[in-house]
Amino acid sequence: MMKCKKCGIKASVNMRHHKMALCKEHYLEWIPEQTERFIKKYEMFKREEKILVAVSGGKDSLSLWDILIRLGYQADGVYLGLGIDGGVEYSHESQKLTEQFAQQRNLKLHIVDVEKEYGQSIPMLAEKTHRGYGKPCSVCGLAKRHEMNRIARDLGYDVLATGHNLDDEAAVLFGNTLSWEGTYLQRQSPVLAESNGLARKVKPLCRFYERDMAAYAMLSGIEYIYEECPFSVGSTSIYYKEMLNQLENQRPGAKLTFYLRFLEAKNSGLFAQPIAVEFATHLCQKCGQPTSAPDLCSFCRMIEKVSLEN
Ligand code: Q46
Ligand code: ZN
Ligand code: ZN
Repeated sequence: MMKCKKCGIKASVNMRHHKMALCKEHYLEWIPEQTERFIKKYEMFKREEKILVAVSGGKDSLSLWDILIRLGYQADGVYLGLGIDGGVEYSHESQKLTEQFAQQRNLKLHIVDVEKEYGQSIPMLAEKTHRGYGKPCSVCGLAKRHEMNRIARDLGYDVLATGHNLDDEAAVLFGNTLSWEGTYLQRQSPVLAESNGLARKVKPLCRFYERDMAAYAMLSGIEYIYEECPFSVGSTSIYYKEMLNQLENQRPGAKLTFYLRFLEAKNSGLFAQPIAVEFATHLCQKCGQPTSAPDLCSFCRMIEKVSLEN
């Protein structure tokens, strides 16, 4: 029987990568303590700052919101209605669970429905713009970045927090390393500083394994959507995650080492050569967010194109 490292009773979670097992009570203390440590270490935000958490109804974003509230931060949520159906009415179900989570804890949740706001759901936009070869993910990613940033800025939040975990970060890193994407490698970080018109972005869960977040959500009684977005099936990032899991099975801790050593290498200047970062030099004439195009940003251009066709 595995015993809790702190109190010696039967452990509920065994973390081979940390060579540590904890009981429920100590696990539910340990995760927020560690999160606080990462927030301070990477200088993500201060106590007096207003945080906007991007919530999707999944285990990571709801756990993040829960942890920040437990730690006493001022954190509101924002949910983006994408209009994605799939077998489980993915968007509908995830919105319901997010609303329920906020109501039960008396938290403030902003809901933005892309279709109501722009007259088109994400799948409709993807179809009309023919972006993404049948998958709406590129349109979805563009819309999420644009809208999250817009809400954070318009409503006066200091920082936008997302629930990316270690598995997400390691998979992105793996992909960018395979093709040595210098610009992306340079930008991948637990904190992206605010820059002209873009909100500061932070990932407080970036050092937690996905299974540890699932354990946290389960043990703290958070009801979340188990299904992934139907469009994520067969994606490259899922393939990379599976590969990294195989490696992790053989060498517990490999994923964490891969990510942490990358951050260290970056800090010590591995990518410090001035890589030509393609950077926004203009502000979009419609929404005011930074863009490299002289008139409209990619999101506003897409919306304009689709409305002209209607
Ligand atoms: S990008 Fe693609 Fe995700 Fe959007 S359409 Fe679904 S899978 S939700 S992370
Ligand atoms: Zn214990
Ligand atoms: Zn714009």
